[in-house]
Parts: sequence; C-alpha cells; structure tokens
Amino acid sequence: MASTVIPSVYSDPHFIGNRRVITHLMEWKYDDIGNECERFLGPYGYGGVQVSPVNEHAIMDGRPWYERYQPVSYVIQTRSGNEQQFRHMVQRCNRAGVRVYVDVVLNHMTGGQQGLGTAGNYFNGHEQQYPGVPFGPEHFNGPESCPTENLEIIDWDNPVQSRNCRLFGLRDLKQSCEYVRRKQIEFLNKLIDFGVAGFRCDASTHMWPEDLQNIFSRLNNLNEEFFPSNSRPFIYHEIIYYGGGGINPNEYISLGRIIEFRFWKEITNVFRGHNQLKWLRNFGTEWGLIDSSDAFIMIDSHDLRVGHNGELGFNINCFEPQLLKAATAFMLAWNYGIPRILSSYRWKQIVKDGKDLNEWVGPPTDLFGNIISIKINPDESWNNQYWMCEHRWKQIYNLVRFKSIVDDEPIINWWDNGDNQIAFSRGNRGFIAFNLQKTRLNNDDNGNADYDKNQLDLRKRLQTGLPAGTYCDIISGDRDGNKCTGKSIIVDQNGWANIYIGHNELDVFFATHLEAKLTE
Ligand code: LM2
Ligand code: CA
Repeated sequence: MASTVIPSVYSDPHFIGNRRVITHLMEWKYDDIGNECERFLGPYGYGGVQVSPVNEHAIMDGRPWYERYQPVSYVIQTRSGNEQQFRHMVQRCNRAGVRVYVDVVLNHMTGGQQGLGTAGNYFNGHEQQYPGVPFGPEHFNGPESCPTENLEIIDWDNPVQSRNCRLFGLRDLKQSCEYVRRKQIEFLNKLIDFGVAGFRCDASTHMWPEDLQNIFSRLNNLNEEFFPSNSRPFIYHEIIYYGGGGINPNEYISLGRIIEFRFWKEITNVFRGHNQLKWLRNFGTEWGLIDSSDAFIMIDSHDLRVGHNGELGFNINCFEPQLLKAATAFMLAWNYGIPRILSSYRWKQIVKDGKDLNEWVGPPTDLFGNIISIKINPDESWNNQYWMCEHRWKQIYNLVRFKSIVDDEPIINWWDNGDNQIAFSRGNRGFIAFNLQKTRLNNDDNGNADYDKNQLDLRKRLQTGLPAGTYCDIISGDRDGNKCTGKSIIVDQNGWANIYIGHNELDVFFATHLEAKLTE
C-alpha cells in the first residue's frame, strides 16, 4: 500500500517558511528571473522557480522551444544566459527566499541531424558524436540493447523498448555505462554547488529506475550556504500515466515526486464540464491518484499548452484565461501535492484539424534572435504582447498566498448543490466556493432550454469555518487597508455567511482567508 512507503529522500522541495507553490518561467533569461525573484516571486510568496533546460542544446531552424530538449553538451549556455548569469540568478533567488529547480534532460541527446549547439560545439546525431561532452557511439543504446528494427520506441508499454530505444528519434544515452553516469553526475553536482534546490527530470519513463537511483545517490548534498546540512535535492519526474498497464509510476516513487497526470486530466475534465464538480469531494487517492506526499501537480505545462500530451481543445491554456484561472484555483485550494504554475510567452495559435500549426513557436526575440526581456511598467503591467506572466495574474497569486495561509489545514465544511456548485473550508483559515453551473449548461446539449436562470447563480448561506468578521473576496478584488475593493462577506459568530457568485460573473469562484479579514 502506498501509505506504507517511506517518502523518498528526494521529495522535499526545501521551500522556505510556508511557501508552497512553484512557477515555471518558461524560456525566461536568467537576469530577468533574478529580477523577478527579488521584485515579485519573493514578495508574493512563491516557493520556487523552474527554469527551462540550462545546458547546451541544438540550434534548430526557426528556433522552436523544443530545441532545448535536444542536448549537445553539459556546458551551461543557452539563449537564457551563460554559467555566470545562471549562478548569479541562483544566488539572488535563494536570497529572496525562492528556490531554483532545473529541467534536466538526461535520457537523450539530439535527433539525427548535425550542426552547432548553443555553446558553439559541433555535433552529429546521425553518427552519435558529441565532442562537447565528449560522447561517442559507444555511449548510446543501439541494436544490442534496443530490440526494434529502426531503434525507435514502438510499444510504449514495453519497458525494454521504452528505456533502450529512441524517443522521437532522439539519440538514447546508455545510462548503465559508468562514463555516461559520471558525466551526468558532474553536471548535476555543478548545478547543486551553485545552489539549486533540485531538478525536473525529463522523460523519466524512458530511463531505468536503477540507473537513476545510481546517479541520484552520488549527487552532492545541497549547498550549505543556502540549505541546512544533509539536504538532498528535490527531484520530480515526468511520467505520463493514466492507470492500467504500461510503466507504473510506483517504480519511481523512491526517486522523488511524480508529476501526476491523472490529477491534471481529472481536473481539466471537470472544469471543461465533462464531469460534475460535486464529485471532487473525495478527490485524491480515492480516485486512484498517488499519495499527496509523492505528487507534483499542474493544470498547464510547456507541453500541454500546445497540445503535446493531452489534446488541444481539452487542455486548458492561456487562451482561455477564465477557465485556466478557475482550474488553477482548485489546484491551489485543494490539499494535494506540490503545484506548479506555467508562466508562458505569447504565440499566435493557429488551430487546424485539432492541431496548433504554431505549436513549435519559441520565445519572443528581437531581430538578432535574442530573447526579449520582461519589462515591468510603473503600474505593474508588463509587455504582455510578449509574455503572458500567468504567475502575475491576481486570481493566481492571491491563491498562492491563500495556500501559504491555509498551510496543511484539512478540507472541511464541504458543500455542493448536487451538481456544479461547491464550497469548502481549509480548517478555520480559508474558504473557497466555485460556481460552474453555467459552464456545465453551456456544454450540456441535452436540451435544458427552460432551465431557470436564477438557479445558475450560487446564492447560499454556508459554513465558512472562519472566525466572525468581515472578509474580502481575494478574487473579485482584494483587501486594501481596512476596506474591500471587490466583494465581501460577513461571517457570523458561528461561522456562517451569505455567499454569492452570479452566473454571469467573470470569475466563477470566491475565496477568502484570515489575512483578508477587516479589523473591527
Ligand atoms: C519531455 N518529457 O518527457 C518533454 O516534456 C517534451 O517537451 C520533450 O519533447 C520530450 N520529453 C523529449 O525531451 C519535446 C517536444 C518534441 C520534440 C522534442 C525534442 O515535445 O516535439 O521533438 O522536445 O526537441 C522534436 C520534433 C519531432 C522530432 C524530434 C527529433 O517535434 O518531430 O522527431 O524533435 O528530431 C522526429
Ligand atoms: Ca532511454
């Protein structure tokens, strides 16, 4: 049983204080991330930042975002910056109370092409030559270890194929080889010594758990300048699993946390109106998900946003901001796993036959191909023609704070209307309600045309669990000194309050917590 498993030594994110949430500043430059740690992530209570792969990768035509998933060497140099800049960023973020996690691609190098990497190293994928490391053909899986004719993964549920054959033609490293392990350990230890708190492990399904175990066990403890002694790196694994056969995430549980794709899928399904909100009452292990203490969760990601994994039109991304905020709100309010918010750049989505023709488009650049910096204006707006900055959306950062405030308090006072309105408290520290009744009806084609519009509103006296007082809604507004800029509720001596979420409101949820309470 999962609950008897000892939590992995790699499952602690090393957040400072009661910080609880990670954001992925996809493709951001290190100087910009350093600034953002100091001026926003630190002050607004984010626990950590995930950075896109930092090591040298193939330069591809048109500079797609996914070129960063084609390593050429372990030299730290990309369009996000060089080693000095990375190192400086890590120090600044740690000092601002924000941990840094690096996306590491250990499974493979490039596809079959040849060319130059971002640090100027030549490579030849066809011949499996990577002099920048150096790696040669003997360091890759081939016919002796991969049983398929063309060395590609064909049966994804077959462990030998999945681990020893090529993922989309990407040259597959032989991690059973001591030399390969040593090169990867050197790279990871360098990052650790710079002060990172851990890693997102790309394509974990395609690597043998025993190879990863060997590599991780030889990693340094985290840098004592920033972490308590004997701290182990935090590691979270990409393992796409929806139940049934195939490679089971349990194989990786001793190696860190698992990115729980079932969490993403079930929540997306509900918020898209394909399942009723009321069922979420016991959402978690009772739905077959892994233990909360082993889980890492998300609503959107660098892949999902363009329909890599999942499906365009199902996946929720920045082009449906209200839906993204609502699903993210549930993720942040529920007591499960470690949440990550994708913060993306803008691209022109062109949907054709269920595919985004611009799925490849990389970060915004100037005429010379340099990534454009984030620019924050005096009124706190930013150059949003380039950067979406989901982590700066008020509904999202206010719930990042909510999560810190409610801490590990249990979910109590669950209420639902038997359909698509729900509410719950987090102990006596926070309260949230959702009204997706309208969304459901929008997607409901079974002809409820004469449905009473009033029934679409959530208008109900509910138990909030909160101490008596006046509380500001942190979604429609905020607390500003001793007044509310948006909605407010009055909680009586017994914790009850009138809650209202109109069916035509922009945000379909209401939330408040102890720090949004007005003084008497
Ligand atoms: C991942 N997790 O396990 C990342 O989340 C995902 O973004 C990576 O794929 C994948 N593993 C490999 O690191 C991305 C992208 C792919 C892209 C690869 C390599 O989603 O589309 O594949 O990076 O850049 C691209 C082409 C593909 C081609 C391949 C090899 O899209 O058509 O396959 O390069 O040249 C022939
Ligand atoms: Ca592999």
